[in-house]
Amino acid sequence: MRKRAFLLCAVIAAILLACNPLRADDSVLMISTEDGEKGYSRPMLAAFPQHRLETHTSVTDGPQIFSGPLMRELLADAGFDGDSVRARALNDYEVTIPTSDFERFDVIAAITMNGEELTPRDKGPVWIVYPRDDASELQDIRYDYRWVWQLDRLETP
Ligand SMILES: Nc1nc2c(c(=O)[nH]1)N[C@H]1C(S)=C(S)[C@@H](COP(=O)(O)O)O[C@H]1N2
Ligand SMILES: [Mo]
Repeated sequence: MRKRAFLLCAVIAAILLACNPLRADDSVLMISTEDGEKGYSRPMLAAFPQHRLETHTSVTDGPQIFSGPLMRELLADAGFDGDSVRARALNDYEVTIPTSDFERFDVIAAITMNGEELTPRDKGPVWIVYPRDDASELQDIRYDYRWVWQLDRLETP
């Protein structure tokens, strides 16, 4: 009987593991290129040089302080070198962004806002944030829709 109970526990544990919504490697962001894909966990994103950016957004009151890796450094790390990138979010929102944005502006993959980790409830785990206050060009709806919140995948369009 003991053996049976153990087996039952093992089966239940295996099912729970298989159903775990967190991917096995805890990655919150996948970046895929022609050569394959790389998953980034929160600690991996936090290990990049953190760029601090203070800006108004189209969805918050007053300026907010964001930090996270620069988009150009993140994409370079993954070996992504296309002219445009498809950004996809947890809520199935998708938009194509010209990668020249990330050369021209210090756009970040924000993982914190006002010092707090961004969570999926709160536009996280990753939010593409533009230095909106630095250039009037960025204060435009064409850029607003590139501020993908709940970002979970970057890929070739
Ligand atoms: N994940 C996700 N990001 C998104 C969107 C969305 O629906 N889902 N909407 C985009 C659009 S169209 C705009 S204008 C800005 C602000 O959207 P909001 O006002 O719906 O928050 O976020 C962009 N990022
Ligand atoms: Mo929008």
